[in-house]
Amino acid sequence: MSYDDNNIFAKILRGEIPCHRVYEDADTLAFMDVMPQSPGHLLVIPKTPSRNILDADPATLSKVIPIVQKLANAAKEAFDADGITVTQFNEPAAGQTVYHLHFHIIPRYEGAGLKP
Ligand code: DGP
Repeated sequence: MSYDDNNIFAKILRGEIPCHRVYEDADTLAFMDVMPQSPGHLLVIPKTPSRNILDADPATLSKVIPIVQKLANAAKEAFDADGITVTQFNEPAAGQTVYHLHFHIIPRYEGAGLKP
């Protein structure tokens, strides 16, 4: 499948839709998820247009993954979480709904249970 720049995250990158941004550098943007699975649920996206991990350039991945790690640690500390889920979906059958590569960072708490 090809990349369609009408997706919501492309619009966020172009500044057409607002977001609560928590991190930005030349290659990467991170912002809060509007449908959080727990407090502090954020999304990390590369600025390069990739539909998902299946078509992403390895150079893009090599830039975004260290930021995912950095922000997972930051979210764990900031939200005093017991653990962090890092997840990522590719194509509708796998649960992807926004077709710009993104990584979920979700703080988790002992005893709170896991939403899917
Ligand atoms: P998925 O493609 O299944 O990994 O989920 C996409 C996520 O994007 C979902 O958790 C909700 C979030 N989302 C959808 N639209 C917006 C939006 O306009 N702004 C923000 N910040 N998040 C969004």
